[in-house]
Amino acid sequence: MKKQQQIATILITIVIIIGITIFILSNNSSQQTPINYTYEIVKTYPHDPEAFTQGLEFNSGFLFESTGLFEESSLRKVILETGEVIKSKTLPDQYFGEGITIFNNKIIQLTWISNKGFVYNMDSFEVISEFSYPTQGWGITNDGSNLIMSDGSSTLYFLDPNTYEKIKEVTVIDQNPVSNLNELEFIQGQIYANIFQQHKIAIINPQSGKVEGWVDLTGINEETNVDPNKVLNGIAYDKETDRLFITGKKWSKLYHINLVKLNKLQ
Ligand SMILES: [Ca+2]
Repeated sequence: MKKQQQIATILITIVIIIGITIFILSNNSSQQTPINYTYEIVKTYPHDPEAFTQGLEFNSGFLFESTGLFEESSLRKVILETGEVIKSKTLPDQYFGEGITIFNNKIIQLTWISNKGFVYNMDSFEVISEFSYPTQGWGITNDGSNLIMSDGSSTLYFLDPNTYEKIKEVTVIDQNPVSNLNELEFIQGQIYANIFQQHKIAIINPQSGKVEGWVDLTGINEETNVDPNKVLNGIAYDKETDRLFITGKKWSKLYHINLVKLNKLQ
């Protein structure tokens, strides 16, 4: 009987130790620090130095770009290799163009402070419809089911792609809320977001809002040093060939980059 009690005690102890270990491991994983990345340039392409880039997406072999500034905003279809604009639509002077995304062959474009979005036929650039939202409009992307937009805060808004009604919000956090989320791109289950006026892209978990990675693009383009308005802004992804493109406002170049992991222990 005494031996049975000893065995029972040992078994209980083992179970408790396993339980504590699982608890510690799961707790650690939830507090895991983001992976830090630098970059390597795979190829450099020309980019219109007059394009105040606010939205960028790659679809069906072409770049689609939205440019901002009052009286200068536009929607463009661009040949990647040459930077040539092969289709363009100018916005009315009072609108400041912002992010774009393509969903079901429609281009959805935000405007900055007009609380209005435009929906275009992807081929003809004809305006199909308009919609409104209560916040500023900064970046927009989609996950195949929902539109996801930023407004310069730390909040990402998930919108129904048919009604443009808000479904939910997620706060982006890396210990503290991460604000100034700008141009967006949904890449392999994560949301990539430019941070306005920084050389950084946050890689975000769409469910939790947690930043799972940081890309430091310091030094990729020196034009920012000459004109502080020429900031990093524009992420596009070609899922067919797994190519990641980035550019900036009035940058003369657009880059195909690979991410290079920095953290030694991850
Ligand atoms: Ca984008």
